[in-house]
Amino acid sequence: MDLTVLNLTDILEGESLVARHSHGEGMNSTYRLTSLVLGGVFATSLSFGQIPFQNGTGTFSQNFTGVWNASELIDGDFSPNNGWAIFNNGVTSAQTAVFETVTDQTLPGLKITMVQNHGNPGHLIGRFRWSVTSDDRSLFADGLQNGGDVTANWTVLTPVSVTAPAPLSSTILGDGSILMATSGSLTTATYEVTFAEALTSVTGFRLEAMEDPSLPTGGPGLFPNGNFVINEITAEAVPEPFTLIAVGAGLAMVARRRKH
Ligand SMILES: [Ca+2]
Ligand SMILES: [Ca+2]
Ligand SMILES: [Ca+2]
Repeated sequence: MDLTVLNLTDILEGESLVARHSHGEGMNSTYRLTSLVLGGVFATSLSFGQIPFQNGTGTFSQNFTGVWNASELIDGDFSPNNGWAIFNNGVTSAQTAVFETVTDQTLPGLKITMVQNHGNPGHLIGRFRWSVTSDDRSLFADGLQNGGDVTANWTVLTPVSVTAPAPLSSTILGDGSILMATSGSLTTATYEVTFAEALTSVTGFRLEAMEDPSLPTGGPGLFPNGNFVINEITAEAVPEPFTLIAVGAGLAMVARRRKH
């Protein structure tokens, strides 16, 4: 997104101001801007809606002590026993899950939230990487939970930040993957991963669960057998830093105009 396509409408709703951003092709997003005046400085936060997903697909999904399908990453169910896991007959290895966006997404920046709520402590992913594609949706994500079609023209996204609760720590590796480590025991954790690349026409996402020698059994999870449970993935557009500054300036102008 750049400033020229952001039209701020002069509508103040309580503490919020609604802006509409046209993507062309009849698609519009409504962003809600919440403004605060702090010591004369305009601080602005933008919240965008969650991106709807469909057709969760996996190279492998655990079917042991329950069903742990890749499709459960995006089914809207955050409960502890609803999620994707990859323990396969005693072995844990690199696996991939993909899913489609319901509509093409233009994203100035992106925040992905990875919720890991499983009750058996420490079922957390240890190394992973996110990618996006603009391929036609018919060309990937066939909905299979085992041996699913995860092949597409993927663009690896390198994060700008990763947040996870202590005592977890994260390292962003040169291939765009994120390696987690922990200095203590942890039951559950939500990771937030932020990307600052402007993306257009995004039709799909890929999550790679990757191995690493630092992880138990080489990973991909932090659980002693290398497994993990990711209960739900949510994603939303976030503004790039330049846009935040521009929006802040726009709000300041609106506020000035209202004084007259
Ligand atoms: Ca779920
Ligand atoms: Ca393993
Ligand atoms: Ca598909």
